[in-house]
Order: sequence, then C-alpha cells, then structure tokens
Amino acid sequence: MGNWVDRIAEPWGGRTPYGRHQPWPARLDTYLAEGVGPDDVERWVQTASILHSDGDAMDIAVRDGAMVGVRGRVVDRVNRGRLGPKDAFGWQANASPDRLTRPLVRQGGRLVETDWDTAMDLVVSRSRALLQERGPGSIGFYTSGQLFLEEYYTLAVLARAGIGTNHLDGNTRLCTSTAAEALKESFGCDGQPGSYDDIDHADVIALFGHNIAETQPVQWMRILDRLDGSDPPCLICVDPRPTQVARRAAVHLAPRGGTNVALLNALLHEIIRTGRVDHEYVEARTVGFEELAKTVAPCTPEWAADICDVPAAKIREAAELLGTADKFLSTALQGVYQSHQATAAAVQINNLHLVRGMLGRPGAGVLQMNGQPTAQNTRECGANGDLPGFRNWENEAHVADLAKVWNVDPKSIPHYAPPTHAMQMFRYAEQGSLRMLWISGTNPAVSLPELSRIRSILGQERLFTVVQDLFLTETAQLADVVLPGATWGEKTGTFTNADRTVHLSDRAVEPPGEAKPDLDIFLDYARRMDFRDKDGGPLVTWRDPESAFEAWKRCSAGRPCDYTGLAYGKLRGASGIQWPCNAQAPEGTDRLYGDGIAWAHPDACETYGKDLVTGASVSVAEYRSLNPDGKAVLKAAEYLPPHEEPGGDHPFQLTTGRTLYHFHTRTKTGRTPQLNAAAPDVWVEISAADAAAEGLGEGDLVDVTTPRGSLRGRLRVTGIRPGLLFVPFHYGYWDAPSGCGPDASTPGRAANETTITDWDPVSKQPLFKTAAAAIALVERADGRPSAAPTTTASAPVPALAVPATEGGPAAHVLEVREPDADNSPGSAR
Ligand SMILES: Nc1nc2c(c(=O)[nH]1)N[C@H]1C(S)=C(S)[C@@H](COP(=O)(O)OP(=O)(O)OC[C@H]3O[C@@H](n4cnc5c(=O)[nH]c(N)nc54)[C@H](O)[C@@H]3O)O[C@H]1N2
Ligand SMILES: Nc1nc2c(c(=O)[nH]1)N[C@H]1C(S)=C(S)[C@@H](COP(=O)(O)OP(=O)(O)OC[C@H]3O[C@@H](n4cnc5c(=O)[nH]c(N)nc54)[C@H](O)[C@@H]3O)O[C@H]1N2
Ligand SMILES: [Mo]
Repeated sequence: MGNWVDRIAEPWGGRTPYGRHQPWPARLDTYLAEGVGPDDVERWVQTASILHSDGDAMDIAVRDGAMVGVRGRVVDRVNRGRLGPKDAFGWQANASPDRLTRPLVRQGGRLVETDWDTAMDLVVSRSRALLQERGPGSIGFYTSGQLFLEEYYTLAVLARAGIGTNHLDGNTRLCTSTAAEALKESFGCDGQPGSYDDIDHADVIALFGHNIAETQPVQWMRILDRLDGSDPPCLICVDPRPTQVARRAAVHLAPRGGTNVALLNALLHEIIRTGRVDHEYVEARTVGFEELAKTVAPCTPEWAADICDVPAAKIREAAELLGTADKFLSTALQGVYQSHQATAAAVQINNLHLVRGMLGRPGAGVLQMNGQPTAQNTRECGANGDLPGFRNWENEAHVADLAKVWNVDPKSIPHYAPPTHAMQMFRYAEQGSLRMLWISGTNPAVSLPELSRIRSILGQERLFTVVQDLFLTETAQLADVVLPGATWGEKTGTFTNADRTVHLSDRAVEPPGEAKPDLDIFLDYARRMDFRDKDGGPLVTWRDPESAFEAWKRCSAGRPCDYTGLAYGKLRGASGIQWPCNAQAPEGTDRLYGDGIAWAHPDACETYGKDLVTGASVSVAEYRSLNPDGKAVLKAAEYLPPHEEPGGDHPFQLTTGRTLYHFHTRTKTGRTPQLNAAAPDVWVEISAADAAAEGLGEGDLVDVTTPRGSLRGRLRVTGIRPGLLFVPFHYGYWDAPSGCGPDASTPGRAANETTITDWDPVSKQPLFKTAAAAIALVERADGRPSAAPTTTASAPVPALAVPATEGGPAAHVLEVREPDADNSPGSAR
C-alpha cells in the first residue's frame, strides 16, 4: 500500500506535514526496475547516496548479481526513508555499456587497452624517474569529493609521506573549500557546527545562495513538510533566481551577482542598530566585536540596496526576522562560495549567528554546506589542501603528532608552505614545474574554469597525466594512462555528509571487467613504489577497506573529527552516526559548540587565519594576542565589487550552476534515462524584460560570449533577475550533438568555456558565479522550446506554453507513509 508518484514531474513527492519540535515522520520510497517486484529482490545492501552531500541512506536491491532498484532507509536520521530523484534513478548508470573495463595507455597518440601490470609499471616508472630527476614537487595529485574515506586517507598518506609532495588537493577546492575556510576563520577549525535536525526546531531558516530544493531535495522535503505543518518556519532566500526556495520564502532577496558581502553587512548593521545583539554571548564566547561593529556601521540598508539592487525595506524585513527569531538556522552554498568575496561573505553568515548567540542548540545553527557526497572526508583525511585530522601545518606539534601516527620523520611530511591548492597545481603544470598529475574521480576538462586553457595544460607532451575514472571522460581522453575505477555499489567504504553523519556503503555487485576499487589502485601503487616508514616497515599497513578505516581512526583520535567510537559493525544495519564519536560521545555528537569554541585555542586550532580581503596569513603571534583563550573570532570584511563587471561589449552578468536532474558533468545522470530525458541539453536562462529588449524569445538559439570563449544554447525565459543570465554547467561533450564541441566549427555547450581563471583570495575557490557576457542570436526557435525543466528554477514565465516536465510510468516511485515494517535493521544484509 502506498502511492505511486512520478518523481520527475513531482520531484519532492507527497507531503508528511509535522509541527515544530516534533520528529520528522518517515516515508519509505522504493524504486524497482521495470518488471522487478519486491519478491524478486534477493538481497538489500546498505549504502547512502553518492550524488550530493545530503547522505540519503538507502538500500540497493540485488537480483542475479545485478542492481535492480533502491529504497530509502527508514531507520536513518538523515532521510527517514526518502529518496530524491537522483537517488531513485541514478544507480542505473553503473551498468552502462560504455564503462571502462580495462586500463588504457597512450601509444602512437592513441589510447589502447592494456593489462594492469603494464599500466601500473608505466605509472611507477614515471614516478620514480621524476622523483630522481626533479624531486617530489614534480608530482601532483588532484582528487575528488566522490571517493570513500578509506581511499582519501590512503592517498593522503602515500602522497604526503610516501612521495613527499605538497601538491595534493581535491575538486573540493571548487566546491567546499570556502565552507572549510569560513569555519576555520570563525571557529579556528573545520567542522560543521549545525545539524539537519535544526530544521525541525528553527522558526526562521535563511538560505544564502543555496538552491536546496534542487541540490539537496530530501532536506527540502523536510522544509516543505514543516511549511505544511503547525507553527511553520519563515524562510529567507537570497538568490537572484526564482528557485523553488524563493517561491516559498517569506522574504526573497534577489541581489546582483557577487554582492553578498554588502547585503550581509547591512543585515549585521541592522541587527546591531536595533539592539538585537546577545552581548552576554558575545562577551563570553567571541573576540572582535568592536571591529565588526565599526566595519558595518556605515552599511545601512539604503547603502546595500544601491549595491545589491534590492529594496532597502526588504533588507530590513530580513534583518527583523533574523533579529527577532527564537532560533534560526542558516545555510550557505555556491551562490556564496563561488564568488570573489566567498570567504568574507560566508564568515559574515557565521557572524550573524555569533552576535545573536544562535549556535549549538536545537534550531540555532549554521550549516556551511558541502556539495559533494564525500567532500567532508577529502577535507578531514587531508586529501585537500590540509593535513589529516584538521592538523595545523604551521604548528610543529601537530606535524610531529601526525609523523608519530605514520611512524615517519616529521621532516618527511612537507609543511614548509601551505599545501598547494588545485588552481596553483594547474598553474605549476602550465609553467612546467609539475610533470605528473594523477587525477582521480573528477573531470576537470569540463568542471574547471576556462576550458580552452585546461585542455591545453592537460594535452601537453611534457605532462604525464593519469586519469582514474569510470568512463572515457573529456579528461580521460587527454590522459597518458587511464585506470578503470569501480564505484559506489561495487566497493565498500564509508563517507560523511554535510552534517557530519558517517554512513557505511557496502559492495552490492561486482565491478565490470577488470575495473578496481580506487582503494585497491592506491594500495597497489603504494606497494609497487615500496613506500617505507622510518623503521623500514611498510608505510601503508592496511590492505582492505575495514583495516584502512581502523588506520584512519588512529589518525583521527583526539582531533575534532574523532572517529574512534565508530566501527563498520556499528554502522551496519543502523542509522548513520555524526562525528565526533568517541568514548565521551559513543552515540556521536549532534551539534558542535554547544559549550564553547574548543578548537579555536592557539594550540589546538587548524589555522591562525587569514585576512578576509587580501588572503594574507595571520601569524601565530598575532593569533595568540588576538585570541589567547580560544574563542570564536568575529571577522569583519568590507565589500569589494566583483572583478569583472558587465558593461560595454558584455552587458550581462553570467552565472552558472545546477539543475535538479543532473549531477555535475553528467557521467552518471546523463546515462540515466529518466534523468537525462528531463533535461537533455544545455539552455540559457534570461529574464522576460531582457528577452523583450533584445528581441529574443523562448527557444531561440544563442551564443553566450565572455572574454574567455563562447557557448551555444537555447533560451529559457524565466523570472530570473534582469541583467543576469544563467547556464547549467553540466553539459560537456561526450554525448553532445554532432558538430558541437570544443574543436568543432560551432561553439561548445560547456559553461566553463566562458568562466574566468580567478579565485577567492582566502579559500582559493574559483569564481563560477560572476562573469560579464554578451548574447547573440544564432537561429530562431521556430516554436521549439529549450530543454530546460519546468519544475525547477528554470520554470518558464507563466505566459509561455511550454510542455511540463514529466517522467511517465518509468519514473513512478512507490511512497509509503507511516511504514509499519521498519525496513532497515536486519533486512539489509
Ligand atoms: N541536482 C544536483 N544536486 C547537487 C549537485 C548537482 O550537480 N546536481 N551537486 C552537488 C554539489 S557538488 C554542490 S557544490 C551543491 C551546490 O548546490 P547549490 O549551491 O545549491 O547549487 P548552485 O546551482 O551551484 O548555486 C546555488 C544558487 O546560487 C545562486 N547564485 C548565483 N550567484 C549568486 C550570488 O551572487 N549571490 C547569491 N546569494 N546567490 C547566487 C544561483 O542562482 C543558484 O540558484 O549541490 C550538490 N547537489
Ligand atoms: N561553471 C561551473 N563550474 C563548476 C561548478 C559550477 O557551479 N559552475 N561547480 C563546481 C563544483 S561545486 C564541483 S563539486 C565540480 C564538480 O566537478 P567534477 O568533479 O569534475 O564533476 P563530476 O562529473 O562529478 O566528475 C567526477 C568524475 O569522477 C568519476 N567517478 C565517479 N565515481 C567514481 C569512483 O568511485 N571512482 C573513480 N575513480 N571515479 C569516479 C565520474 O565518472 C566523473 O568523471 O564542478 C565545479 N565546476
Ligand atoms: Mo560541489
């Protein structure tokens, strides 16, 4: 019994309303492939979603050694049984006929199949030669936010202590480096303060540049359920597009792109002016209030209204809600993080909470969101620009402690400079000091800015490129060696979502052909390189996922991300558990900073911080004198205009981002029939006023051009703020219509043909959200609308008759409310 819902047409499914301070009711979502009934399922195998950072817990249905469906896990704290559209349908991509099944090596200019020994010998001999001739700084690793914890930890050990290179970063640089940096600047250390449970308790929820309806659809279901229940929260939405969040908001602010700091400073100004500061909290828990108050003193709503182009009255309204809220929750994501003052803006969101004393209690929390499913693990394992366990590279005691865990000499762990960030690694490759780049689980030939530059860097003869992926991506096509990875569902490991919930993901089926789990590939490399510890024993002592997890636990002990109380056995069958989980908190920790900002102490902190405007490092002496007792730091920042402003030949602002139905460069969702059909090709969002002024309409084919390059797509006329264009960044070239491509005669369709090589000075996160662009008609629509979905932020203005986005029977998901049979303990293997 239950309802069959077309989850392409109704992405969030049916409502289960609930009141404030009540538990979120369960709803069991199940999707089985056509022709498969519940009785045909031989096994249900426990996992969580790998297509966003929400960590939706689910079970994979297995029959005859193949995946045949999924269902949500009712027992789990994150989703209570629900699935988003990508969760429900995305698993089908695993079985795509074009998966890589054997390693490839470049011979005579072409990639040809080979065996593992040949491919790995090539990688090892090149590594050895480079180490000898040019030293460890000639080798770099660029990894992901989509592998498993065990894999990142192994990679971090072999790169930092084995090779001894400082050049190891993740695509988390493009994704959550600002989240991490903002937490470090305010609280001295990475670590998400809030919990998803705060949604149940808040009376005001503010979303800054975060289209949660499309990018974490299950938590949006939770907000929708609260909006339909008693004592619903008021939403504040800061986004220049009419997202579903904006449509449900009590206050929607649609600022000019790149002006978040001005808006946030005005909100802080109003909160201080109207006497809503919790002075007791500020006094007890923070430093820096006077400086902050001074910086925002001139930032009146009228001043910000001018910069942001939003009515001053609406800024006041938002400030009033935040100033009078009983408990408020804020979230931030790419509309904040991918701009020129990314960290400065994200820190002002933390400041809103600190000045109001809204932290560490149910409903009062900050979620500096992650995007990728396992980005949290990249960060905590030190496979990004940090040392493992949030250790401070500038603190000799932290490095010595890490060296002890690894049984190596502290000098053999590079810490002469901050770990190299990805944008710098690509610069080193461009300039020639980096000669080998090992790319795992990311597709930079579509996802990095200014693609013509990236293609020329990766295509260089002198750069030896290893690509470890599931498919022959745009990036893999430029590689010297391609290693076929096994992925989610085909390997075992753990990963941690945006609210610190750790989930176990078990192997359900065998990988295709000779594809191998990333862990096995890294372990094989470590073995072949014969990395040793200081006593001559093997540096990497583990051999499978569980022993890797146990090794990581030792590295995490006593650190904020303490995993010592977790074990595979404890996670199997049960709900995910939030770190820190240790002897003091054996069931995990719902919120950080309920009683003090413990990790900001000079001896404990992950960083001494940076200047928010220039990115210049604060010295240990400065930090000690500013913050001797380890309190939260209220850091102020003046607003600076975006680096590239519209005008002249490029009159529009251009922003890029996501749609509900696709994940990134579509290697998985583009191979999922229901998802691909919902959004099969790129489009360009434009406001009705701009379309009319340019004499353009729905479906017209246009070229969008910036100083870097052009892309071609059909127009969708929406309620986006006038002056702004939006393009989804999902569409690369592997399934592009013929004749469309980076090297073809017509412009490409990838958003990053147009984006700029530039980054936030503090977090080094690139600027995908602000550029200046021109638009030119190529061909009239002739009645044909764009491929943009109608259910989302890309919904057409009401006057247009565009067919509604639907999935039909193939997209029917079974939803059971009040599921009586708890599906989880015991029934998953
Ligand atoms: N469906 C889907 N879900 C995903 C992903 C996916 O690819 N597809 N990817 C995952 C990952 S890795 C990430 S990082 C997250 C990203 O999740 P989000 O950050 O929610 O997604 P984006 O579309 O990148 O950007 C969010 C919003 O920022 C707004 N924006 C643009 N410029 C500005 C600005 O100057 N100020 C403000 N306030 N807002 C602005 C855009 O209009 C957009 O609606 O999603 C995760 N979930
Ligand atoms: N213009 C613009 N550009 C953006 C953004 C934007 O908003 N606008 N957002 C940025 C953000 S936030 C992000 S996170 C990045 C995402 O950018 P990418 O990480 O480059 O995008 P994905 O398509 O997720 O690439 C992941 C790759 O890993 C492979 N893969 C998946 N699972 C596994 C596995 O288990 N093992 C191995 N070895 N490979 C695997 C997939 O096939 C895919 O090729 O894009 C960034 N780029
Ligand atoms: Mo991301």
